[in-house]
Amino acid sequence: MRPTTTMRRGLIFGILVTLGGAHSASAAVPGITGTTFNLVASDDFTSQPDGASIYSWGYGCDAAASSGPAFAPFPGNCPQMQLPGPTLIVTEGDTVTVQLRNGLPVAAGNTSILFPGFKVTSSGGVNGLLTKEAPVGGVVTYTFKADKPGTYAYYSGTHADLQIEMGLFGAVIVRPAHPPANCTKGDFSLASSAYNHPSTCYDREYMFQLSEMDSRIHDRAYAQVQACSSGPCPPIVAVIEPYHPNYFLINGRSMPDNMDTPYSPAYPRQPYNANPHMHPGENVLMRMVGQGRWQHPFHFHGNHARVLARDGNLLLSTDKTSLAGPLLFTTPTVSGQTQDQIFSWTGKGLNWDVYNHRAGDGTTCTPDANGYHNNPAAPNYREWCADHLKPIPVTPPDPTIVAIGQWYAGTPYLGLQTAPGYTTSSEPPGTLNQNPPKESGYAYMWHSHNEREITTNNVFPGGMMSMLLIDPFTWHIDEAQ
Ligand SMILES: [Cu+2]
Repeated sequence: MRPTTTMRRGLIFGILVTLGGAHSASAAVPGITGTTFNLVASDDFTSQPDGASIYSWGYGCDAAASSGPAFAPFPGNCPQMQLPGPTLIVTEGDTVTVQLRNGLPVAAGNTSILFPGFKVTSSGGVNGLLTKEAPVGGVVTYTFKADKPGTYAYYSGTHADLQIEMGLFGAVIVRPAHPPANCTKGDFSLASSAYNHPSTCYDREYMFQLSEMDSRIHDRAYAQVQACSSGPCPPIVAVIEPYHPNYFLINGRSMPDNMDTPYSPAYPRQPYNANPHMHPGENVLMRMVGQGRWQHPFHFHGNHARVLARDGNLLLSTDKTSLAGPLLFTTPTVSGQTQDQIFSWTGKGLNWDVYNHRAGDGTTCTPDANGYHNNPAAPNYREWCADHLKPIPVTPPDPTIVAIGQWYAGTPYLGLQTAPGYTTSSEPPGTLNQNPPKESGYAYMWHSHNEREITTNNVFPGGMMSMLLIDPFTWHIDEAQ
């Protein structure tokens, strides 16, 4: 993206939203765990940052079912209807049973779930075009073996042009059964590795389910639902084309709502947020899912990302020892396709000491074979050693490294360091002692590269946009807040 004046204003707005709060929260990948899931499809209204309430359909946890699944990694409630549906978190080898009750209004007719990538057997309900379907008030059960780790989509297999548009989609995460011994699990990670391969270790993970909606379709469906409250009802006539989506969502929310807390009471039907955080040098697993009908080019500022897998298929070299996926500047998310990627960032290339080390402070940087600090116990582990102790002023780096997309919290440093000797820094007045209690890192805009999609009902900024926050090691990234 080229930051025009309008965009810059928008970006600054984004930063204020992100850093202005006492502690902007992140979500990791919340979902529900277990092997038996009792879901229900039902209707309610979802909210948009322009104040719009949009009639939607979604999957949720069935309150009528005897036992509710537990949440991971967050304790909390699982709404009866949510957008996207609950993320089903299972482990490789599990036999997974999903019971679906059709709690949609009578006019909606049958509904179902497809689990592409798995061999599914279904029982109950009635025969549909692609799978067994649950009539309104009825139940259908799907069973499959989670035989491969990875990220998968699930969505309605009935009247899909309308039902997926209305919000009937979600994701499945299959954790590897045999994570490699060289991987260490992060405090909010679902597993220590994405796959059963030593090159797929990760420190943090985030889900990005990209979808869009045309609110006129939702309005027309609502009018027909209201016109027929008891059966038999004529099927909803959905005029899908021409398709002019006006809302562009990450995990069911538009920016800036997607940078708000997970499970915020402000969005009772949109519990998931999209607000990645990381420490320098960490490996961030991005679980990308194309849930809409459009392809959304998702661009992440700060660095490229390595594709690990598509649709749960790990991309390896022929000898299976190393990753073979491309390094992407922008991820083209294809409808129904998932991609697991690894993103990382260090201060390399900035040409100043991002940690604000000062001569005589006793800090060290011993380069490994790649030039990064080799001591995992040090707070500046993976520092780019060539810039260690480099005084300000410095020669500014290549403008393409910083001008496009990097934003500061009023300081060129990654927040105040707490080690002795760090407090006499040359940070601008007012930025000292910001960490703790305030977060003070770098922010990079992550967004759709189709600029039409970073709007909310035609107003910039909004839509498919969020911010990656790179926090100093002294800032504990508490994904539960
Ligand atoms: Cu951009």
